[in-house]
Amino acid sequence: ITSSILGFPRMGANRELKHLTEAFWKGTVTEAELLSGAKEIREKHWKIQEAKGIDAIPSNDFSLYDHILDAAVTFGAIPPRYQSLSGLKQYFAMARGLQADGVDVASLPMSKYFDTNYHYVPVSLNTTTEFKLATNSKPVQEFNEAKALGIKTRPYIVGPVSFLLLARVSKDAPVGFNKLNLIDSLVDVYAQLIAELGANGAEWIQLDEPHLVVDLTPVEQAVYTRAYTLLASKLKATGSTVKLLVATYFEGLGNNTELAFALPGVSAIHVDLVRGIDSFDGVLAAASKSNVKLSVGVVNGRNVWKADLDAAIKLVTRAVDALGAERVIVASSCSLLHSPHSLEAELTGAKVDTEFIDWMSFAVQKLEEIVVITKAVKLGRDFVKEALFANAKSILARAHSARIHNPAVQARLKAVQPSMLTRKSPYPARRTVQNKLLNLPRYPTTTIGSFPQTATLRRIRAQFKKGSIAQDEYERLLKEEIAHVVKFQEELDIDVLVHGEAERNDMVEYFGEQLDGVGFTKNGWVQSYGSRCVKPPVIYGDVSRPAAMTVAWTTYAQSLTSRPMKGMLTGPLTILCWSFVRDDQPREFTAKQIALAVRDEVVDLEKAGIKVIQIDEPAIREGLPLRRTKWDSYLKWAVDAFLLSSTGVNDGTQIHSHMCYSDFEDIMDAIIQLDCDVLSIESAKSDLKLLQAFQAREYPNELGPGVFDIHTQRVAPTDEMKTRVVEMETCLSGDRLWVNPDCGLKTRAWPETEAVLKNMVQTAKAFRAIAAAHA
Ligand code: THG
Ligand code: ZN
Repeated sequence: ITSSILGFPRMGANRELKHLTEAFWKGTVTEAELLSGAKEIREKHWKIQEAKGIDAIPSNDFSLYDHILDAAVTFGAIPPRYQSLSGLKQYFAMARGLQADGVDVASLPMSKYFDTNYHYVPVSLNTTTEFKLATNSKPVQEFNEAKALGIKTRPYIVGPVSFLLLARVSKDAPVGFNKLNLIDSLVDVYAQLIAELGANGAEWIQLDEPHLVVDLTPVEQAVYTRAYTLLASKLKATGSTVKLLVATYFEGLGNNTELAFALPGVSAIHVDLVRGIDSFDGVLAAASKSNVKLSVGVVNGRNVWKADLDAAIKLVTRAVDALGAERVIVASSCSLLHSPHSLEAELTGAKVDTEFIDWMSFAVQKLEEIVVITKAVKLGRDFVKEALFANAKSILARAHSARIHNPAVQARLKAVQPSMLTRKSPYPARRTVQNKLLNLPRYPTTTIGSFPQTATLRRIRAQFKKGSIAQDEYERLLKEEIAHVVKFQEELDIDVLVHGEAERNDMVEYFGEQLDGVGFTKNGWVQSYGSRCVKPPVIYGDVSRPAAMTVAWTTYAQSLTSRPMKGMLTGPLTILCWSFVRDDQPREFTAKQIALAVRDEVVDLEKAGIKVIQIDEPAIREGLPLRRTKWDSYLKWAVDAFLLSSTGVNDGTQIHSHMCYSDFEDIMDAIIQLDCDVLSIESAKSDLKLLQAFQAREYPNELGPGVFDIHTQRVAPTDEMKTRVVEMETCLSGDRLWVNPDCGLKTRAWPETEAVLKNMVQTAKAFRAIAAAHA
């Protein structure tokens, strides 16, 4: 029995990698400094794992931006527009675009990695794609780098089938192009790489095939068999003796169990027992009939709670009983990429909450847990009895802590009535009342909520947090900013205003910090994409709202204008999806507790005279389970949670929501059931497909499909926005359309914001004039 992890977080204890890459992009760090800094980080991380006693330590799990993009480079899948570039310039051009030195190329788009908050850069494939193994490729380099330190690693790379399934088809690909047809030529380069790693001394390779946990079509299942049959025969032909571990995670193997264990040439399968425990019996049965090793993911790589070592030991023991100790590997459920680096940082500085910290385990601590579990099974529990005792004590302390149980919240949740899940009147009646109260023109204009977050604003917030600015000075400075934002919008003649969110860092962090039952960390950063990280709140107990969270800022903003000021809230599903969530009750209950807190805020805003309230749910799609059989039950409670948060108001209060980052076609029915009066969606970049989906369902309420893309500093000209509106009107009736950006403006600078919003208002006015002429 051995221990392993599937990957380690790469940012570094203090996000050294983020600072290095960002400095390199700014030009204050040279390429040589970036590369040697990155090498140091890798070295540190390998040594931590070695010191903790992990047997199978991964390499090539590190990345300067994204490991899926790395695989594209390793296998030469470079889209034509980047082919004139090379090295890091080419790599970062694909990741972030490049506008310099006479080059002007856009980046590759990003996608969410399954149901995580990690974004990968999908490879773009076409008939012209020709795979070619890079010379001295990154997996080989990093294997040798570790070898030079005396550490024999298990190189990681995304598996060939998941590589194709994660990829996008290039926009210029001919109709009928099927990316799965590339499998044979792709397997060819995989075989070359694996043989080369073997020649350099690698004994095992980890191939991630997370798609083995989703609903595969018969064609996709056949591609799996074909790919691994071909790979096995090619490796055999080269005389390679490298063993392959196929890693699956985020769900159980379910109906793909037989398929996975029948893959030729595979010497070990990794399964996620945190999320895939339902499949464990089937997995053990299939494994016993084969001679593959089984890697059991018993330490959660996606949450921050201490593992229950007793429970984990029991699971591992079941595997050992069925297969023999020789054939069992103890592992993290998935890569630790999704965990913060180490708890150590939480123990330093002021206000250390030792009780809360004692409940948690970050990546470094998870290594220790895996090793303890392995030793307990291998050498006996006595051998690690102190560690087991301390763990049991922490687990018990958390379960019984007064901080996690709030009887009032539990009672309130139990008392929720169906009447709390619907508005007082159906939408058409609400619309009449709202039209009278708000008196908005046709094609009303608004923004999604945030305005540019300048360096000055960030500094003010940071100084306030540190205590170097006093409360009243802080409030004065922010009020000044709000006044500026309000005046700015009035001058542009926008109809429904926002206060600009100057007081917020990350929206989820902002609300998390104000809710009871939610803790936060000092340094619990997790990579979201490239150099960008998030610091998820930790929902540890029953959630409630001790005091109003946004009312003061919003009413101050409203006091400055006679136009409607929109209250801005984050919805319960997004707070849930972007936090670390307690694992001692169903997510549904936690979502509904948050919903009740948001509901109170909505009602308080209404009481304070706010007539328009937006409840953002960008992550509603992200929470969708990976298996379709689980969709209905998620969507039912997800819709109920949103309704619980949004329906406490009178008919005259206009409820908005905003969604972005995903394809909504899958969840159209649920979106309709949310019954918001106005929904704004990110669709300025996508084609008409999304709007046609709304048209097909005869979306009954008002919609703001975003007339320009906020993710670029380019100022969209008025004509382009007008074309967008004309397109929208082919799908949706003009009297239900709002004119707005496709997302918040916090990442933009002021000058481009002013220019682009001017064009937006002009666009709305042009359509109003046309409507008036035809009235
Ligand atoms: N908040 C959270 N999760 C998210 C988003 C979000 N996931 C999806 C999407 N939005 C990801 N986008 C981003 C965009 C920017 C940043 C992080 C995720 C970002 N982070 C700062 C950084 O890394 O420098 C964090 C600095 C800080 O907060 O002080 O810029 O909006 N939860
Ligand atoms: Zn958005």
